[in-house]
Amino acid sequence: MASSLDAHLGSQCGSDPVKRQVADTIRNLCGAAVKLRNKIIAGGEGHGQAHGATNAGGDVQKELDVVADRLFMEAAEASPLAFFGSEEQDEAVPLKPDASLAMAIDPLDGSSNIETNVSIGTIFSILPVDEEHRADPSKVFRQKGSRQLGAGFFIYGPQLLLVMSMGNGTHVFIFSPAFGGFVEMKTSIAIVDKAKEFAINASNYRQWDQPIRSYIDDLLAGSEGPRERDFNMRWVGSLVADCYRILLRGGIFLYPGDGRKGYAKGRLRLVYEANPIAFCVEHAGGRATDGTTPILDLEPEGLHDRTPLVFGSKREVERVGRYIADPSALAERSPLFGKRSLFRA
Ligand code: FDP
Repeated sequence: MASSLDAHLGSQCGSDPVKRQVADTIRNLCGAAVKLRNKIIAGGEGHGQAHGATNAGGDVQKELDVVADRLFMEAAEASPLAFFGSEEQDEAVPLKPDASLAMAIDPLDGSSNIETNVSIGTIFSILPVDEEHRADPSKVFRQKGSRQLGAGFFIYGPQLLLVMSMGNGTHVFIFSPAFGGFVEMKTSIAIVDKAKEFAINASNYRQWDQPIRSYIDDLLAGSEGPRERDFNMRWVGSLVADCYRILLRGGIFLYPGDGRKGYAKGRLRLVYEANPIAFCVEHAGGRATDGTTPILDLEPEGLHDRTPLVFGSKREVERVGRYIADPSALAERSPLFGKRSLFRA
């Protein structure tokens, strides 16, 4: 019989008091995720409709964004958290002054997919709170992702899943209504090294920098190009769903910076999207970078900071880094590269 999330969390914590608080926070998040899942299943004409406001990042809020933010805010208030930072709120919210954790969250990822019944999710990142953060709360969400104590995401799809890591492997749990909670589905996921699929919003092709265009050109050229094999493309457009697919069967995801106004660092948020995704991917043996630098080494400038994001199978992510850092070396590597320009016009 599969073991419960509760048993797993217990085994991760031992008698460490901070880990126990992380586990308690994750338990509370699960409660909110089940409530949100029930609302999604019940449907409602208004879920995908604009709420009439924009969030801190300038995205139009939908009704379900607001519902999700309220549910996870309630879960945060019940948790041992000193600060709560949400995509849907301009500033971090102070909670229990003496608590030793902070949580950043994207309450509803993929919200442009709500009305189309495509998988959507919630992404969370749990960070430590030290004396320096109490003295200057503006520093709480400027911690590097490598300091995360726990991170993960829920997927509201055909199944309600929790993908999470507390720094010891990346694990998947499924909500079982019969059991009345989450049970283990996959332990210690290992992302395959060799990618067969890529995920990118190709409609932005003309806006990308040349190295990203060249990398994608070479994937598209397939067996007739320098890669000498064919690649498939999959793009759900919900980060959680694209990430879960890559955790299961490998591949690469790219949301690079591009030439559109406001997109110099891409679309995704470092603190509550890229960091938790990177934490789960890296603890599954994959890689996550901004193209060249590991995501978990980046210092956020603030809660809503953006970052280019490239993650997935290790070798493929590293290859993108070489296209960006030293394209001339790539041009010399393969005889095929020699026959044609790496940077086509
Ligand atoms: P959404 O705006 O629908 O919430 O994080 C935002 C996100 O979705 C990701 O889930 C998704 O990968 C990306 O944006 C899609 O962006 P594009 O609309 O530019 O394709």
